[in-house]
Amino acid sequence: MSTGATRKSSTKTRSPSTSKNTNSSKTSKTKVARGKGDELHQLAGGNIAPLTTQQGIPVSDDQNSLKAGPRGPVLLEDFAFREKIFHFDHERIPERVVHARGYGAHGYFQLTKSLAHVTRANIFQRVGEKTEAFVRFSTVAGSKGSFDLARDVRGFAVKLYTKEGNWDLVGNNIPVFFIQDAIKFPDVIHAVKPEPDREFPQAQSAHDNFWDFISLTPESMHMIMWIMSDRAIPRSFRFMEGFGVHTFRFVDAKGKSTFVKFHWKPKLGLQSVAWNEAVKINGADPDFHRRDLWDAISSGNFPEWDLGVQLFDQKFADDFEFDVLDPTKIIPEEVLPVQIVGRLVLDRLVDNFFAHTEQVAFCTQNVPPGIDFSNDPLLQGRNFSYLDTQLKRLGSPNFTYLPVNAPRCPFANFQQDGHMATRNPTGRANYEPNSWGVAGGPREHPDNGFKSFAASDEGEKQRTRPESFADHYSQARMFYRSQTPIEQKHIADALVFELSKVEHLHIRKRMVSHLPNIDSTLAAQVAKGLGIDVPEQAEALIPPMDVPTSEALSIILRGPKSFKGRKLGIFASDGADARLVASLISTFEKEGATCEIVAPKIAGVILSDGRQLVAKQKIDGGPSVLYDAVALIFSEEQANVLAKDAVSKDFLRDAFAHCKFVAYSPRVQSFIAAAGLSDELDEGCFEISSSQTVSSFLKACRELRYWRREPSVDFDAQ
Ligand code: HDE
Repeated sequence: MSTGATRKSSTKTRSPSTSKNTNSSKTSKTKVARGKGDELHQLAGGNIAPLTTQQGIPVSDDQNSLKAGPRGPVLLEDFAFREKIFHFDHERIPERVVHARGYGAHGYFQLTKSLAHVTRANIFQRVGEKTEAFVRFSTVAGSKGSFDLARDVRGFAVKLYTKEGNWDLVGNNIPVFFIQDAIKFPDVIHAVKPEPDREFPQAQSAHDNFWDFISLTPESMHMIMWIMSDRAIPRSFRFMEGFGVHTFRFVDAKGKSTFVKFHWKPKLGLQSVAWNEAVKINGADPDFHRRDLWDAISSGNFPEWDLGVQLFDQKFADDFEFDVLDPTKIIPEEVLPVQIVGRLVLDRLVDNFFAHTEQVAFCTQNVPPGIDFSNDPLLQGRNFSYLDTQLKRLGSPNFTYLPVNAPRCPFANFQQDGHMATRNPTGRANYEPNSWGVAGGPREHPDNGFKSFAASDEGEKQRTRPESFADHYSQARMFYRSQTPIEQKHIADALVFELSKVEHLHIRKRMVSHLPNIDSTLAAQVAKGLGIDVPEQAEALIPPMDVPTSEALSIILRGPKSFKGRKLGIFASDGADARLVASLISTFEKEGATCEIVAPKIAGVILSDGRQLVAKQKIDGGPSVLYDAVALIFSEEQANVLAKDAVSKDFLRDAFAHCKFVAYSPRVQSFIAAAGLSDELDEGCFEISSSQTVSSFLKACRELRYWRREPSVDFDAQ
C-alpha cells in the first residue's frame, strides 16, 4: 500500500458532490465520500432498489474508488470498482460486417388468405391467426454510427416466430442484388466500404473503389439502376417495399413444390426524398429513419405492410425469359401478379436496443417445414454466411437462447454446454438413440419434421455461371424505361453525382460505357453531366432485349393517394393568425398526418389571439428537409423581421428547391422576396387564408411533391 498521500488537510479532498457538501465542516468529508447516491435515494423516499455488484453485493459508495487515504493510490482490492470498469471495457460486441446500422421493432404477422393449397407451413394455414414478429431495417455499407439517409439498399429482415420454429425472411427494399454468386460478396462489400488505406468515405458508394468494381461487373447493372433511383433514399422505413429477392419454394403436405417470391407492400404507399434533401437531412437529423419509426409506433400509428406472394410452377420458370434462380432478375408484377396473403404490423418498440436490435441474429437458413430453398447460388451462399457471422458477433453457439432469438414454440435436442449456456437439459440422456423411454429426451418426427423438397439435381462439378444468367442489361433497361421522366432524371443525376466523386477518369468512362446498353438517352445525359463524350459501348455477352415496361417499378406511378403518415412543418411567428394555424392543424391531422411547429424560439410563439403555441423545433434545428410539406404562417411585421434571417430563408428556399408544396399566409411578400422567390412561385405554392384554401393545399399535398418544378430548379444532368 502506498503511503505517499500523507497530507491530512480535508480541504484538499476533491469530490463531484454539491457545493453544500464541499463546505469543510468536520463531517463534510464523510458526507462527500458517500456522495450523491444516498441523497437521491432519500429524495425518492427510499424506494429505489439498492445498487449492487453483478454478484449482488450491495454497494455503499459509487462515487469514489477505494484509496489509501483521501489522496492516496487506488487499491487493487476495490472489487466493486474493478468489476464496474471490467464490464464497461467489454460492452461492445463486433458490429455486423454489413447492415451494421439498423433499427428494429416488434409486431405481428396476420394471415388474411390461406396458402394451405401450396404449403404446409404452419403460419400459412389459418386465416386470422397472428404470429409474433421482429423486424430490423438497416443500411448496408455504413458502420453502426453512420447516418440514416445514405444512398444505399435498406435491409428488411423479418423474424417470424412460427409454431414450427423461426422463419427468417432476410430481405431488402430492392428486389435484385449486385452479384449472381455469393463468392463475390466479400468483393462487392469491400469495394463499397471505406477504402482500406484511408478509411473513408463512410456510408457512401460515391468513390473510386465501388465504381471500379461495378464497372467491371456488368451483372450489377440492373441493381445499379435501382440504387441510383430514389428507392435508395426512402422517406422512412414506413414508406418502402421489402422483397425476399430469391426464388424460394413452398412445399405442401404431399411434398409438391411451388416456387414463390415474397413481397412486403407498405400500407402508406411508397415515398422517397430528393438527393439534395438526403444530404441535408444527414446533417440535420442523422437518426431521421429511426426517429420516424420510434415516433410512429409510440404515437400509436403502427406501420403496416401487406405480404404478397408470386407463385409459379416449373413450367412458368422454364418459359420465363430470364432464369428464376438469377438474383439480378425480377418477375414483373404485370407478368405474374402479386397475391396479398397477410399483413405485418409493428406495434411495439424495443425497450432495450442492444438486447433486441443488436443481438437479433437473422439466419436465412431458418425456414420451417413447408418453406424451402431454390438453387439460387446467392441464397445457397447466404445459408452458410449468416450462421457463421452470428458466432463471431455474439460469441457463442448459444445465441439462440437470447430472448429475441429464441423460438416461441417448444424446442428440444441434444446440443449442450458451450459459452453462456443458460438453458440446460436435466436428466441422464444426452445422446440418441437411447433406451430411456420418455426420460430419454426428444425424438425425431418422420411425419411432421422438416423435409427438404426432393429435387433431383445432378451434374459435373464445375465452377461456372449458367448461360441463362448472361443477360445483364435487358432488365436494367426495363427498370429505367418503367420510370416517369422525373424519376429517370433522378437516376441520371445520381450517376452524375456519384461518378463526379470518382477521381479516375478511366473508371468514370468505363462505367458510362455500360449505359448505352441500357438506354442511349441515359448514356448521353450522364456523359453530358460529366462533361465527356459517350464512350464506346461496353460489349454485352447477350445483346439487350426490349421487354415490356412495368408500372409497379415506379414510385411515382404507385404513389399514395393521401398525405397520411406524413409530416407538415408549420413555421410560425409571433402574431401568426391563430385561426389559420388551427385550421391547418385540424385539416392535416384529420388526414392522418402529423403537424410540427417550427419557430424562431423553442418556447414557441404568441398567436394573434394571445395564446402561446409551443414549438417542437427552433428554426435552426428544424430545417424544411425534415418535412414533407411546409406552411409559413407569419404576421406581416414578423415577416419583415424574418426576411433578414438566413436560416429562415433557407427553410423556404430548400422546400421550394426540393419541390415541396408550400403554403404561406397573406402579407408575407417581403419574406418571399428576400428569399428570392417572388417571381418563382408556381402552382405548388398556395396563399392560404381560409379553411377552403387550406383544403386545396392539402389536396395538392396528396401528390407529395410538385415535381413539375424540378426542371426549373435543378440542372444536374441536363
Ligand atoms: Fe446479407 N448478410 N448477405 N443479404 N443481409 C448479412 O449477416 C450475405 C444479401 C441482408 O438486420 C450478414 O447477421 C452474403 C442479399 C440483411 O441483422 C452476413 C450475401 C440480401 C441483413 C450477410 C448476402 C441480404 C444481412 C451480416 C451474398 C437481400 C441484415 C450480419 C450471397 C435478400 C440482417 C448478419 C439484420 C446481413 C451475408 C446478400 C439481406 C455477413 C454472403 C441478397 C437484411 O451474414
